[in-house]
Amino acid sequence: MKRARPALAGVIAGAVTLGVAELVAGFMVRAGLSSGTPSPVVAVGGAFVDRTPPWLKNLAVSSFGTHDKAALFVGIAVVLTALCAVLGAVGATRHTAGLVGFVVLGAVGAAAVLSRPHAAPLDVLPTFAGVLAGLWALNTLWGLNARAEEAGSGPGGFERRRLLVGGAGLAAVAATAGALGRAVGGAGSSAAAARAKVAVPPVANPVTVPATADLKLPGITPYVVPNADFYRIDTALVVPQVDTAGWKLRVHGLVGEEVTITWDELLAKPMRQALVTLTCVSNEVGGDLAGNAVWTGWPIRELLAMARPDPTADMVLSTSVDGFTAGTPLTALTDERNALLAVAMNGEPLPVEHGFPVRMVVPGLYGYVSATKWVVDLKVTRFADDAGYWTPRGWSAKGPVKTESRIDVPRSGDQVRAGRVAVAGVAWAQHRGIDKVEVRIDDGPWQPARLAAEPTIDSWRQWVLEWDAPKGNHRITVRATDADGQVQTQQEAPPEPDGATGWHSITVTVA
Ligand SMILES: Nc1nc2c(c(=O)[nH]1)N[C@H]1C(S)=C(S)[C@@H](COP(=O)(O)O)O[C@H]1N2
Ligand SMILES: [Mo]
Repeated sequence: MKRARPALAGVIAGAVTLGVAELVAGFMVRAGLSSGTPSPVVAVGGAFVDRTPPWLKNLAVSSFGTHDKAALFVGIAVVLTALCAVLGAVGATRHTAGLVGFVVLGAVGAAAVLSRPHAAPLDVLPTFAGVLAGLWALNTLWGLNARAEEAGSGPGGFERRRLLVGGAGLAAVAATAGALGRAVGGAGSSAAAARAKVAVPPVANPVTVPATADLKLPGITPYVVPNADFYRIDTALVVPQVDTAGWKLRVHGLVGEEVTITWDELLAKPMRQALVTLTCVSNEVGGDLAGNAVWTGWPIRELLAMARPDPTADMVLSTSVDGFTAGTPLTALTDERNALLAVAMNGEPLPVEHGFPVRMVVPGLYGYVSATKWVVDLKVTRFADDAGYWTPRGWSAKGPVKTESRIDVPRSGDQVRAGRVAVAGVAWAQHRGIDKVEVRIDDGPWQPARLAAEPTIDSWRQWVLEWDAPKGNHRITVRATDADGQVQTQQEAPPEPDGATGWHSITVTVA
């Protein structure tokens, strides 16, 4: 028990450090004094994400799915709590060792802050203030504890009460400072305010989705996925807050002329609309990391034409405000396909978590090599000279979408009634198109599914098979054929390095 109270003192001092740091960081963000990551916790988390070895990242995603970010923060909290407890306990008898340990932790936080994109020296101010407050809290609690121990009085003893009040008080201060800092910093509100003022620009070619593209079957994914239901994947622990007022996109590298456009200049360009299905390379066979939306934007080829890419260039490295990068084949951005600098999604300004104010959307390529959100920089370069974020982390430099199909309804494990059962889902082969979807019951013959209309080859296609379901347990398998005649391969492959393959198969009980 002798060590328990100093250990707790260490944990409280750690909380005071982070609470004060969040408070100062919040005010800096609100006052526009930081373009980097002034919060040490967020910076450590971000630095950790960028350095996570692929096996650990895959483990995290397979265990926590899209909650991997929350899991990371919980992990950081557990590790920090343990470290602070140890420092608090050690420091009770060896003060200097405890205090130095605390300063070292602070230095790690400051180093993380300085390593983040757009960091400025001033960004370490919150960490510095937090560590000072934490050291003071630690010293105070150690002092109170020593006196309580000397006094050795009963449970109602005056010194013990002082220790209790001191500890609880500081814990409350930490929590309040942290909460206040998050609130002041807006944790999401600064871009929301800018977004509320954006009027979606008119387009020359408004997309109308034909009713025949959506089978409207219960349980099937809607042809156009509402923004609120659209999958979200990115490395950002905290959603980047970008204001339209300061937004700029710079085109440079192997170009005849560097070009920079502002938000107002972009909005004045002739905008187009396009239906495009985005898919994530991490999607497992049968997974839901894919979505279709109507995007409004300016074709990237027109911006690139202004910059005049060098004939030796074959890649465009796009960078987001938070340092994510994607390497896209230059041809995919200059050919006739609808590669857009998108400003709107399903008729609304881009949702903040989907890249507000501007993102890239490129038909036919996985998101990790093309769909940069919060985009601020395009470098015209070569695959031989540059690589996107995921390439050194074990994923292919090029990521064309593979032909896939998925059963949405019934769900695997469902009980269904014997008789007519609609087996339905989606199939995709962006920028090639889907020509055929076939369904197999158990080891029976492949039966052609009925296809919904395909307004564009850049989006997925719904399909349905009316199945006369006999009683018993059955396995249902689906496969698609793209417009190049390629049949979706049965060969099973994991998502890494360039997209999962295999056939989606479910089992149902017919009663
Ligand atoms: N800035 C940024 N853009 C990004 C990413 C990212 O981590 N950071 N991830 C990419 C990946 S892997 C995918 S699949 C798509 C997902 O876009 P969504 O979240 O709008 O569905 O965004 C892409 N754009
Ligand atoms: Mo992705």
